[in-house]
Amino acid sequence: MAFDYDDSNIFARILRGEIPNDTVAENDHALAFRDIAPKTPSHVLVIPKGRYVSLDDFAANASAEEIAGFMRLCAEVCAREGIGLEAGQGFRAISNAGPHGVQEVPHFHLHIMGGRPMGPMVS
Ligand code: IU
Repeated sequence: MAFDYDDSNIFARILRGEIPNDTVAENDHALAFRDIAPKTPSHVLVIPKGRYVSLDDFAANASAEEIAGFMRLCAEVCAREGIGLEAGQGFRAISNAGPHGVQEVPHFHLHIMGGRPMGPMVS
């Protein structure tokens, strides 16, 4: 399966430092920053530093180190934002992919959303 990556996408430009971002946390393999249009009190996007289009691209083709770095950064975001289970809160993690998932930015990202109770999952 081919995953054609577009180096001109906005998150690639953020990773190259061409566009500023509101960084929450970072490690060797991933960057976490605040969504520019937050849907919840805490709305953070976690992106790998590698060139991956979607979750299925990342899961199939990233190295174990990249995947571990990405997931550890997700945990760090939850801890820093105070939205994890250890804080007695909870969150929703969503990754939109492709046309059916209504993905706007073609660089894999996980939305970590919390800070208030969510409604039921819909459409
Ligand atoms: P997607 O539908 O999962 O691809 O959502 C992309 C998200 O990226 C969306 O929530 C935007 O508000 C967000 N975003 C951003 O944080 N900074 C930007 O410069 C742009 C989009 I463009």
